[in-house]
Amino acid sequence: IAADTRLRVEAKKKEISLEEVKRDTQSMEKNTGFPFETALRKPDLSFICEVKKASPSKGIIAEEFPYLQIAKEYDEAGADAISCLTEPKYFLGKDEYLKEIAKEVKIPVLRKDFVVDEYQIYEAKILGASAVLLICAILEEEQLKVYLQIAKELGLSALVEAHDEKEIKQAVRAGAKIIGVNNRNLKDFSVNVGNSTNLRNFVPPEILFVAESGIKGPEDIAALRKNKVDAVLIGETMMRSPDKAKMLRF
Ligand code: IGP
Repeated sequence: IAADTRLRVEAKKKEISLEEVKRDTQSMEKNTGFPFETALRKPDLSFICEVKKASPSKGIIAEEFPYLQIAKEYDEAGADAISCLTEPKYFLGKDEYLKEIAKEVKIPVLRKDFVVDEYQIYEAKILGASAVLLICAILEEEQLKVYLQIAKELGLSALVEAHDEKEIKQAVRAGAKIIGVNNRNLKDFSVNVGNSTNLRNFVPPEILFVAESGIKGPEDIAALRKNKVDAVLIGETMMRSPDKAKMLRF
């Protein structure tokens, strides 16, 4: 996915250069309040709900995909933030989904793309995102640091994704303020919700801790709450739930 993302970004650069996207962000409001991070900094568990048509592990999740309506339902149901997939090949995402959603909802939106180039961070800002995803497994530590700095300068938060203790340490050293532990093993797609609870204590308390993937319902949420997770990121289960508000009451 990272390799395909690189190709996609190179093609985009030919249409609109890096210099142009940088210039476009300069005239934009900075949003120094970091709304995504602020939304997750509350005493009780926060919910990040994902708008996603498909995934490599599950295939098509939503044949019909009224993304704006779904995002509005999340917002009205009391979600704290929205995660929106823009990766086109494996997740059937689109930049337009994010752009329209960010315009329509009051809550902050995370751009769920595989960031491999600074270009995508500027682009996220232009599309109206409040946060980007930085995945430790596909970035060198130095690159991670640079990308965190670029995001910060743009007033964007970064959700730094880790899978194990080693990656958590990298994320902490790089200065991450929000760390997400993915319960899905990216090599074989197996899911273990215990992964995030097992790794909870490797993340210092001042850094926000997000449990990502494979969260199915009340039992998972209760266990994560008990382990002092700050936020949950729920995709497929939210997408398939006819009553979004009910999920958010757990
Ligand atoms: C959501 P789930 O199992 O609730 O649908 O997972 C989210 O965590 C998942 O989409 C995800 C993801 C990613 C997607 C986690 N990390 C990185 C794309 C890229």
